[in-house]
Amino acid sequence: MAKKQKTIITCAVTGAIHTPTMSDALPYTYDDIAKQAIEAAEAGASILHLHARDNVTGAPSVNPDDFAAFLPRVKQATDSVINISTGGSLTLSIQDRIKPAKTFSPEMCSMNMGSMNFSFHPLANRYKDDDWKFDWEKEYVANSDQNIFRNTFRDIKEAADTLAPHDIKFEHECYDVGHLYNLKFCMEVGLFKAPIFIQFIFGILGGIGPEVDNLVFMKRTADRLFGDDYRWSVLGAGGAQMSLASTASQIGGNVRVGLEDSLFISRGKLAESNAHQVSKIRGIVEDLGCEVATPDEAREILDLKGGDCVSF
Ligand code: KMH
Ligand code: ZN
Repeated sequence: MAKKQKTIITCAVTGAIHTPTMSDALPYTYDDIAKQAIEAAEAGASILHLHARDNVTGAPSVNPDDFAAFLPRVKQATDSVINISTGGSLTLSIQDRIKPAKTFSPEMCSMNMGSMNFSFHPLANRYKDDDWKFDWEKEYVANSDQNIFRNTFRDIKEAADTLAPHDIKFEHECYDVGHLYNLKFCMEVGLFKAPIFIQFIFGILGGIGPEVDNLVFMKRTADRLFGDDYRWSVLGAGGAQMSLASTASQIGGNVRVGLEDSLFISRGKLAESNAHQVSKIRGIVEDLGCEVATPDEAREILDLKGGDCVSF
């Protein structure tokens, strides 16, 4: 029997869904993003999926200057694989969203595999008008019911072609089964080379729900479409985060946690930090008999270019 590969933990540190009002633990200043990313790596995350935010207001940002303020610090303090988001802020153009990855040429970046509704507007109802810490937050959250997260085939091709010279491995974000077929098509026309890395995403309003049946369905479909040419990981949004990650780790998958995807550590209890979630999933994965991959092991499993081939 083939030896089971070690489990790669990705930590998505801040993202663009949650806002500062929702949890004091959500990092948004340069210092806090750097600090929490470093602590997450120390706790066992071998990949850090990073977005930037405005240092003062915490609004999601795709300005390369906002990334430049923390990327070198994270690189110097850890050996982790840096993965820069190209999802950025959900309503921006693909040209703006790929600027940070183009500028910094990281080992990995995200690549969203289809257009979709992408909403978190129900979160706005949890807060009273006086609760919001910053002016932009309420409208940003409440208006997400009109978001179309645009990732057309032309957008995907533009991102792939622009980033190809940088030899970046993509975290293919697949929010529903159709996105796997989009990815298959893109491979057939030569946009991406094996082994690809798929992030199965469950529980985003607009995507597939967080049931185990859906995880099995996504995995079976990917097995059929990609055979041995893919590695995979699971991201359960919100309350599904830990349970789906644990299940994935038991059937050969890698896992993604972090405050981008859920603010909680257990039902109704906010996580203290990104490292808090990483430590928890690491404990579960190890207790259940799997080993966690180091950054260099993750590089080998995913066939990455190496931490010294980045531009920051
Ligand atoms: N926030 C996640 C559900 C990206 O950065 O490109 C998806 C994500 C997208 O991480
Ligand atoms: Zn992201």
